[in-house]
Amino acid sequence: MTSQALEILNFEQQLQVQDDSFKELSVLDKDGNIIDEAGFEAAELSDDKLVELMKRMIKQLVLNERSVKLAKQGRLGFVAPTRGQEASQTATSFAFNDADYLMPGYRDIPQMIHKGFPIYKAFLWSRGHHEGNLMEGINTWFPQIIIGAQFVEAAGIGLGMKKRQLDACAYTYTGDGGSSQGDTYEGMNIAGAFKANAVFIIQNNGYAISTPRKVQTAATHLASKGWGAGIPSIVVDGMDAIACYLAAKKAREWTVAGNGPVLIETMTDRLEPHSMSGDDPLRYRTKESIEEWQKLEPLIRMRIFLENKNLWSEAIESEYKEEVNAEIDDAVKKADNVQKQKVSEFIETTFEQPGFVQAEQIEKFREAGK
Ligand SMILES: Cc1ncc(C[n+]2csc(CCOP(=O)(O)OP(=O)(O)O)c2C)c(N)n1
Repeated sequence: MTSQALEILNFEQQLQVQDDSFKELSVLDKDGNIIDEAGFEAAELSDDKLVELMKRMIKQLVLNERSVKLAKQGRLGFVAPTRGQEASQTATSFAFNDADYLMPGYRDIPQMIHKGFPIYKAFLWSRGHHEGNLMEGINTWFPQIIIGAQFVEAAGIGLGMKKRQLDACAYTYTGDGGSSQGDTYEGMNIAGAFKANAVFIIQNNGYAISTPRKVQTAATHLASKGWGAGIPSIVVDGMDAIACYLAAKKAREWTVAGNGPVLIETMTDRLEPHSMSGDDPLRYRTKESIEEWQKLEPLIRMRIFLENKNLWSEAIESEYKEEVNAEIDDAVKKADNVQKQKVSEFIETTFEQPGFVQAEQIEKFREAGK
């Protein structure tokens, strides 16, 4: 005899149901084969768009290589490497329009660049120069360092867009560690309650600095956290650029149509240190685990896929890399030529109206010529 009461009280089964509820969206396998034709069709990626997406991912790769080197030379300040997250970052952001508003975390510089934020300004931001916070007409906020805070901000912007009936949404990124922050829940909850135009992306790269995902949350799928806010939530292969694009495109369509927010969890890996400020991944993970993820790198499968379609080649890639490197050379020069910031200027630009303490500090530093 079945008992509803006993079924409800079957905690073990409930854990299993949670586990089984999230299938991973995947379109392109690790060998560059389309494994879901209908999914690929739904992405509506023309050949031109596929090449553009590939170029953006290569740009992210080169920008990362150069930024890591510049950081080692002491020529940049804060740098969070992005190697391995090209699909999770660039391919998701490729689904959004200029009118959409990006709320990035500190690792999400590539998405800002793709929106039109100049590279030299990203370098200035890294150096803590206030000019790195001037967006000048580009719909992005500066990278949030307070993890999770951008989810609350995205909810507010998305609500404003909804009220103004704009054909636009806010989209925002945090990490697996960020998904354990209160702000992340609060942002998703308020956005869900008011059906704000927002897409929330949790990049699950397995570690919050050195803390493994399993240690900081019992949730097997971070997407389940969106269910608590009553919003559609999905898990995506974060190494599959087509799947990441498709997920973001469908989420954007859903939210812009007035249905409320969507949460996307991308399963990915950051193949390099958390930041260039002294992190050593081999103190908390094995070389073998990094090598396993390296085999899944988004660019490997995209290269094979596009080469099989005669859309990409080694020659095209190296020519494009040269172009990006030249753009970065210019950006370094431009950033170096920006007048050094005085401490007083830095404090002056922190608030629109400096408070009493700041006003005092500004005065003190000015008097000292700093
Ligand atoms: C509110 C807050 N607490 C702590 C920190 C320090 N901190 C910086 S990054 C980080 C881990 C974030 O991990 P995750 O969200 O997984 O992002 P990832 O860097 O892996 O992309 C922490 C705890 C912070 N920046 N903000």
